[in-house]
Amino acid sequence: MVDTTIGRLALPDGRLSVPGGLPDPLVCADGSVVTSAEEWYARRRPELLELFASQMFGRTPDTAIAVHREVLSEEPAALDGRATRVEVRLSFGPASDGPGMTLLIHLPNEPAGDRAPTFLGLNFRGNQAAEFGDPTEPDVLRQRWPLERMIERGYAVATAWYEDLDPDVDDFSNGVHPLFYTDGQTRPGPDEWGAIGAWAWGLSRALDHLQEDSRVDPERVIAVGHSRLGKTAMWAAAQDERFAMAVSNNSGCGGVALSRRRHGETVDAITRRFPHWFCPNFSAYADREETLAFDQHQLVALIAPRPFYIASAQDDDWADPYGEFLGGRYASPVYELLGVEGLAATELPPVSEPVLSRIGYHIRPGGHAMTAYDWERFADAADRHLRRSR
Ligand code: GTR
Repeated sequence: MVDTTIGRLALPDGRLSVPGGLPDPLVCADGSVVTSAEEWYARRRPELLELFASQMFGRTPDTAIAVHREVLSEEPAALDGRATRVEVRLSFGPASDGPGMTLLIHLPNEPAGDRAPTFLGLNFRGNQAAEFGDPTEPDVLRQRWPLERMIERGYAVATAWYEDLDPDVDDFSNGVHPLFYTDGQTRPGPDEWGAIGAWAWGLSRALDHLQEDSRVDPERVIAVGHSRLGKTAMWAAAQDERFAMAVSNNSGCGGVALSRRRHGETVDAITRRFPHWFCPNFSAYADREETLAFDQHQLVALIAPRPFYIASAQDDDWADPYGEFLGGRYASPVYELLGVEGLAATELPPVSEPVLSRIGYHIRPGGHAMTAYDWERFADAADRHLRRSR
């Protein structure tokens, strides 16, 4: 591994604490330095994608699969007439009642005829909870999504329940994985996709659908997610360049936080508690983060040059807010190579002072959650970076 990053990128405040340094996003495995956008796309980007696929999230199958689509309902005057509410069932595989996902989509009714930029994200407790809240669950999960506000700000919002795609237990007999098994296979092999891979795949299938809906702007779909679903949004956008932007809300370890910092949740902790999120190969790096050929700033680099927004929370030490900031900061050289600005702050911004550069960042008071404040900042970042002239 080539360790040139610290010399080139050390923060002026000297707060950098990444034992052993970081692998440089612009240095290839053979030591050659990437100096042009062409080299980035032809060599280094594929190399990094391959590393994240084979060593962390597992490879996403590229087998084409039948998708059965059924519009379950359409309500043109939802949210006091301001939105059109649509439910669409996507079922995968040969059987029309196969595993799938139910997309709940709210589209702004004004301005009529416009194609709306769209936030697309998976939810934790079902579409009903995202829409109405879930009083039986603790705060983070009870939080309903601020649909009225996003509609008011001109965004469509599409969501689906993550457990529809994979039920989030260390059991691969259910969800979408079995659709891709070879004869006799019962779980993914060492470098095959885990749960995050399946959830990310689901986001891409949802995007396939949204791109065909004439009320959605196909070039302005934003992958968004909280926590494990923030890791998912990042992996989806890294692989699928049709996502115009991505948002990580408190994604922490395995998301935007640098693994080498070993602050809060570590590779050891996450692979013990949630081995099924990743491919089996990833657990080999528990307590050996320095042997990873990559770190999470390079997952951000795979999203470059598209806008990427990072939201941290002050009391969410488990997700390592400073490590999340550095994950964005150290992706900046790739953004700059591709001709755009990276993360414009060289030190952690003060609480509640968002930085809205192309890699954006904020840290707000409070704990692990995706709050109304966070959503407003996602829309601010999208307003700034995805606005198009009419
Ligand atoms: C935590 C886990 C984190 C994060 C979170 C969540 O328990 O340690 O990696 O993903 O769950 O998804 O809510």
